[in-house]
Amino acid sequence: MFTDVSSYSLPKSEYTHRRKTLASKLEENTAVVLYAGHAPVASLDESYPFLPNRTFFYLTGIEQEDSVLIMIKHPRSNKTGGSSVLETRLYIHPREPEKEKWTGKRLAAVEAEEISGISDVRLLPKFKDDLSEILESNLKIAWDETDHSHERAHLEKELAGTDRFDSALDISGFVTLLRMVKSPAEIDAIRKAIKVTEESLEVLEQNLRPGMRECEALAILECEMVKRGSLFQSFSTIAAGGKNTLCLHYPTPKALLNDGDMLQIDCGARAGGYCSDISRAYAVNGKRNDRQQALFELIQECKKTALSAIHPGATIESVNNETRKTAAAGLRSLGVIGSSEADALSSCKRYYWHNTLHHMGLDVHDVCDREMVFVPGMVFAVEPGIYIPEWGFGFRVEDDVLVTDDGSEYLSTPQS
Ligand SMILES: [Mn+2]
Repeated sequence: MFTDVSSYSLPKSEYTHRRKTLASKLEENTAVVLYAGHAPVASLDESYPFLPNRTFFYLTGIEQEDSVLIMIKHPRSNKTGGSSVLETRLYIHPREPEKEKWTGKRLAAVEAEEISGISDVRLLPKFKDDLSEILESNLKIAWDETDHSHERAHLEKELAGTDRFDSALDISGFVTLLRMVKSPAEIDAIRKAIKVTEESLEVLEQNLRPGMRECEALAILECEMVKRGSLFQSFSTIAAGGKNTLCLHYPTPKALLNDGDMLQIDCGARAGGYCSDISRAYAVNGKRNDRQQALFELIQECKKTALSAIHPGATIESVNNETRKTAAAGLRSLGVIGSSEADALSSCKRYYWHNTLHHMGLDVHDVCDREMVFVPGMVFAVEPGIYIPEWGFGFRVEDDVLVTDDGSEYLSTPQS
């Protein structure tokens, strides 16, 4: 029995709640227009995989190309019992049996409603007229300025040079603040994604042996994650052996894994759209040599420091600073940084290349305000990494962590 996330999704109440929260921040007489977007062309008739615009997905749960969300906040009136009214519409492609022979089944209106909780589902051919009506009205336009789709570019063009353009509201900052703090349903989705990743890593660990190639290790992981229903991963899986571990996002995993090498894995399955992000450092022959063990232990020390530095009130910078101190002290006692080097912390930068942690959610490096102090419900991937060119290898060990009321807890099971 293994974890299956193929039909895992968040409840529609989650999306309804998010839209209400966003609407509560809007002025009356505002129309929010958000586009799902379209898969970019890779070459000729080949496209890249489709990932919906995250703001659109966050508010709808819909993953179908070209869909559009419109939310209109109407003013209070006697008719509405003194409260403002939120009108929410979702536009989707009509069913087209001929096209669906190629592309697979499109959502029926009732299915789109079941996912999103939006009862007013309209067909896309109607969108043009409906949008014109909004543009002719006196509604203030709100949109996502981080959306670079050609649909939004088109809308921008239509409004360019008008007061409507100048008064248009960018909601991306507000949605970022919402996305930074995860609800119980989001944390559940992340836990599911982690479970898939961990089960897949376990299969790799059981099968890892000298003589294998990096891409074979990668293929085992991909196979296991896909088997469990995670068809698109959080990012391209990294499998780097030996000296290739000195390249953080190593793109060409073709080398042989030799007896005595370390293998760096960095991967993450998705569940319900949510990411996981886990890095493991394995000895290819199953046993770390002295140097490998020493570095592994130092990174574990850094993890401990990071964990105790993550709590409500902390910041990305404070966790980074604390963790680098541990790394610097460790590198000095390993003799990597000479005792004559006065400033161990700045010398440490030669070996500690990247940040210790990043927000994780719908995006693997999730949207955030980097200065914002931590509050319960934030989720981070914590990945201290030390890379020692003089030793010919380096690695990171990465786990996913939830900020709790009084500190933090692992969502993943740390490597031992
Ligand atoms: Mn990461």
